[in-house]
Amino acid sequence: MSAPCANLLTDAQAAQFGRDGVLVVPGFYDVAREVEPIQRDIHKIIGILIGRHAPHLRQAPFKPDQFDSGFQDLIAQDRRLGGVVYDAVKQIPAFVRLTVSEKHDRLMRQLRGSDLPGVAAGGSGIRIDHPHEERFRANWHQDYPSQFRSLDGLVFWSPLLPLTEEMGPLQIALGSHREGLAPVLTRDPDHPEKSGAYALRLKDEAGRIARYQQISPLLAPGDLAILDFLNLHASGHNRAQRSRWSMQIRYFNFREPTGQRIEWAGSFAAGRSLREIHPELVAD
Ligand SMILES: O=C(O)CCC(=O)C(=O)O
Repeated sequence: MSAPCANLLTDAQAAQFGRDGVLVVPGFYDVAREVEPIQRDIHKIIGILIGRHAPHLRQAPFKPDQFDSGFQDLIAQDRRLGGVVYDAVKQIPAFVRLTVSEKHDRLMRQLRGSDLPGVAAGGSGIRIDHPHEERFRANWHQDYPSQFRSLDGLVFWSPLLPLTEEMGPLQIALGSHREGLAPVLTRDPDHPEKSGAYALRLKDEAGRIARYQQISPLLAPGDLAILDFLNLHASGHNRAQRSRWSMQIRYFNFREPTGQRIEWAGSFAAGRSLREIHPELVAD
């Protein structure tokens, strides 16, 4: 077993993260110990809702690759229950435990040189990207404007099921963090139904994104993508028959000066607005 403060990444991986603003680490989490307990509880929560609202539906017994059994039929019957599951699953103890894994502190120490990481309040959750839905699909964005806390935060992104092309994996623009903060429109002109962080749209989105090579890694449970808070990324379009489940955990750095200036304020989820904290970024 390694010492508590040992680096988890090689120097080459850390350098790649600095260059690309993203790093994929295959098999970062222990699937049986850290991921499967989350899948197991999601399966139980879906089972409760099926029992209460749709007892005629069938849910297969738990298997890690079928933890969401019955979910697609459930939301086809009542889409509102998808929101109930979304709010519920982030409160699963195994997920909350993963959120504060000491391994994340070590990544912050190695990649940000910080002895004082923070767990962004309201910044952790489990996304469920449903097939053919736009309202909660993330446009191209940087996480800082929708999270704040500190400029140099990290997103720990990891799927709960094996991703396929059809599920619309996360799209990532390599090296885009190096251009700094990007101005945004606070309404999406193409999708007026979107609100809050989902409505943010990069100014000159097409021109900005075209400057970078894009990747959409097909990760599996246990794999981790670490994203810089300034990296540009977007949800793909889910054209599969199955929702895409993935975990996001966000850390910030109490030592970083912009974070100190804004007193580690949170963004949308904390009821603050971009206009209030960073008016210079609003390009409406
Ligand atoms: O998983 C997705 O589709 C989007 C996630 C995202 O934008 C984020 O983690 O900041």
